[in-house]
Amino acid sequence: MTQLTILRYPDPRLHTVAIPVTAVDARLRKLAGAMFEIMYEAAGIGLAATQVDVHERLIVIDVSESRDQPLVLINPAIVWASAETRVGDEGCLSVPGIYDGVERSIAVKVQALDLDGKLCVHSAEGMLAVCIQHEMDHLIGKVFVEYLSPLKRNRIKTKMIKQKKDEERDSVS
Ligand code: GNR
Ligand code: NI
Repeated sequence: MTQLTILRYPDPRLHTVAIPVTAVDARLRKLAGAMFEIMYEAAGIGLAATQVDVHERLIVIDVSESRDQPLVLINPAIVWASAETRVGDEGCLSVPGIYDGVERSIAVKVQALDLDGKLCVHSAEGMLAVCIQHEMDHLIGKVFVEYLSPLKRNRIKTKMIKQKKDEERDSVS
């Protein structure tokens, strides 16, 4: 595995639809480990494989304050979502520095395989429920800014492109 880096919006690869994982094996455990490393390093609460340019249905999450409650979701499927929703501010490691409101179900039940290949059902609410929905969107090629108005989204796109140019200029001079 080459060094993982986080794709940044508006990278078109972020819109790739991931395929199901076919084997929970050593390769997958290694990938999950590398994803946790990059997620913790970036101080994020979740990371989808899509964000590291691997287009398989794999998510890593840790919403704990203590950063010691890793959760791996392989081939996740929402089996229930509350009708009740809430608008909460979201951020994304692929859209650094941008935070805006997104409407999500306040609670979900998600079915997924763990790193032992065992099928588990997780009942989630609060930040974990939000994070699961945010990460599962990544797996279908959706970034949270796509819920915002076209005007906001275009401003964010322009800002990200400018930021990238500035960084490239800084790195050569
Ligand atoms: O680190 C993250 N924080 C966050 C805050 C509110 C709602 C969703 C998130 S997920 C994000 C990490 C990320 O980009 N995962 O895809
Ligand atoms: Ni994200």
